[in-house]
Amino acid sequence: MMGTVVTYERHGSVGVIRINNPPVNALSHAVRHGIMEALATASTDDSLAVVLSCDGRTFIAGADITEFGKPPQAPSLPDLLLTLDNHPKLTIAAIHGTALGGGFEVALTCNYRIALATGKVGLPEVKLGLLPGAGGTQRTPRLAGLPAAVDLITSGNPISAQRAMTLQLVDKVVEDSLEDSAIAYGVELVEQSAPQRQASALALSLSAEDKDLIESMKAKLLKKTRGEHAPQRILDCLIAAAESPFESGLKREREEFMKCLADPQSAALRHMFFAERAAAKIENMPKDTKPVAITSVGIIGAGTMGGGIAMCFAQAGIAVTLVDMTDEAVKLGLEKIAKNYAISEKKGRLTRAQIDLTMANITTSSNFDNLANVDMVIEAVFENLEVKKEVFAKLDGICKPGAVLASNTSYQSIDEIAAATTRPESVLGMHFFSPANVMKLLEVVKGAASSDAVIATAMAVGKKIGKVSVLSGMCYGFIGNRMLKHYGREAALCLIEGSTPAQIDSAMESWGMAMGPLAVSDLAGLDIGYKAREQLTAEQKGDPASYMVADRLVEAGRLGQKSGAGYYQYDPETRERQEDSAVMSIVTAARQELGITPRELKDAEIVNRLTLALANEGAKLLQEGIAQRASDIDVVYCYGYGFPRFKGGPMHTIESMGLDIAVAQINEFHGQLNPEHWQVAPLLAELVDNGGQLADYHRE
Ligand code: 3H9
Repeated sequence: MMGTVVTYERHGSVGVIRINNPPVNALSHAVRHGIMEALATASTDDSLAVVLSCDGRTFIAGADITEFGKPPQAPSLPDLLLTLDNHPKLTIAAIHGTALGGGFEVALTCNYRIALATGKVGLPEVKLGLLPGAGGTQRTPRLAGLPAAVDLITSGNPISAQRAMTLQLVDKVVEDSLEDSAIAYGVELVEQSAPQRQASALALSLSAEDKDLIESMKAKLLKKTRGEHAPQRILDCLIAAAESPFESGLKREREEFMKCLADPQSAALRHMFFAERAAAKIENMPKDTKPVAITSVGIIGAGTMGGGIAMCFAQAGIAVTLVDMTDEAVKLGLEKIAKNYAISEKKGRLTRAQIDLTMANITTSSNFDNLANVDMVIEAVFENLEVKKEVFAKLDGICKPGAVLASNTSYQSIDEIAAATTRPESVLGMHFFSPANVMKLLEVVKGAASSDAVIATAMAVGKKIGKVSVLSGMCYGFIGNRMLKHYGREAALCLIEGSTPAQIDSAMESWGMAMGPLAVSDLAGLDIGYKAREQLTAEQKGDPASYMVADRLVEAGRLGQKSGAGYYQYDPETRERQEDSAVMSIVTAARQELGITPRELKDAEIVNRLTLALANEGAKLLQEGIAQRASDIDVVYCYGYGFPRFKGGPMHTIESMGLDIAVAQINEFHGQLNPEHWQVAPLLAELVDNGGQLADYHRE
């Protein structure tokens, strides 16, 4: 019996198999089963050709990711595609939307492919720590050649229908009426007695150049993807495609796919796929909450941050008014933006025409009155509460009613800023990460009075400008920086207890962090933390061992990369970091002053201390309701702080190691290290006691 997700009907001599499994026609068990039945019907009726087409917004967007990790249900996709490949009738895939992963593998197994001009195809499995496991690594190079297949499958990035046609992955592109065109194409092919072309039957060989390309890609990807396994396995499958018959290549692909599926890296990347999508959902928000349409935005502060934010909006086609105190400041800001775009042009990322179009969206002003009609204002002046309050009081008198008033503060109280206005419900935080035009994270910070509509607007506009937005409640440092304090503290303590900057950074980088903590401090500037500490009492500053070295470095004029030296010495040309004995002299003096006898620290201790310090604080702010869900914290860390996606963020890291093991380790640190730093988060203790999971935790 055929289910409703797949139907089969005749259009003259052509049979049409239609899939209707919203939202993205994923290849769930019901779909695979339905296609198998429809293929059986089509094989025995008097149809001459079969079109495979999809309802809704897209062609099949891949295997159903929710089914991975569950017991497999027949028919498997490879079995289904074996049947499709050997079908007695001529088969045609009709592609619209995005034919991705297993969906594109279905299309590649059909004899011919027709696509709408707006369609895209791709094999994004690598982004889930997987590889195309239903013939994609074997059919793609046979059709498009090895270099194109390497590019498509290791990048995971989709390509346009037109590009796919150039690569012979698609045979025909049409502007509209896809299904009718596909049926007509079927009739035409039958009339021409076109062969039942099977990608699996095409010959492929490995030239010396291909071999060199694959070897160099292996080395390049090993470095770029920092220990991700899937890209290496993909390249092995592509070599197998070229060196062995189709069936053996397919067998190798299956083996490598199963290794990927069982790999914790894939579990982490699949977690991140759903985490990103969950982050967009605001709990308890009334369904009828409507975001306000944002067509114009004012940005206050034309420095690095304000300029980066302006670029994000301008690129999304939103009119930007960039405001600063003086004409000189806005002129400099605009020049910096133009310089950034010139670099993008040089690297081939943007064309001059695209840049001109984007720059035309930015106007500048040194007069706040020009913000009277904008839909949203984002304040990006320096981190000083009094200054920010002044700015907001001024905006309150100028901006139209209903305008969203956002602060890009990293730490300050949104509630105090909102109290400087007569409309606190319109005020919230929109915390971008530097460089704002590059970093994907946006923390949307809800103040006590921020309205649902204002929150929904910030989340929606974040999506529009290409950010992954995460809602944070109000606390000092919000989600990301509040946790970072604990991570930074442990890095500093590891150093003073006996490690070196190079050991700490390379331990964290080998584990997967994009950059080690001390190298990050050098990049951000050590003077920032120094100035922040100057405002604090001794008690607020905490354990002197956690900041003494940083203070001494700043006092010695070592502010980080900008002064050519910090925890490291930097090559003025390449900016490459080098270890510096002067730093170790400062560390040694600090150890002596604090009476610390240095000891040897293992890399594993460094990694454990830094990651557990993050996750323990994460659990605290989850229980306080600052983060809506554990996976939101993971999104913050992977998109804002260079945490490796293939580890799935700090909360997924401890969930996958076992919360009981994580808690036992924290307790061990409590016994060995400063006990004040290692109080197990009550939520973690509770979950271990009840056998609960962070992933299922919802605050009552
Ligand atoms: C694969 O195919 C392996 C094979 O090679 C081998 C097998 C043997 N499964 O992203 P959106 C959900 S691996 C299950 O917001 P958009 C998604 O969670 C797969 N669910 O929409 C969301 O749910 P909710 C290779 C899926 O328009 C809803 O659909 N394929 C899947 O911004 C809407 O999604 C991929 O990696 C799925 N495959 O973007 C493609 N896909 O509403 C993954 C989506 O509850 N998908 N959902 O939050 C995408 O890249 C985007 O979803 C797409 C649409 C571009 C298609």
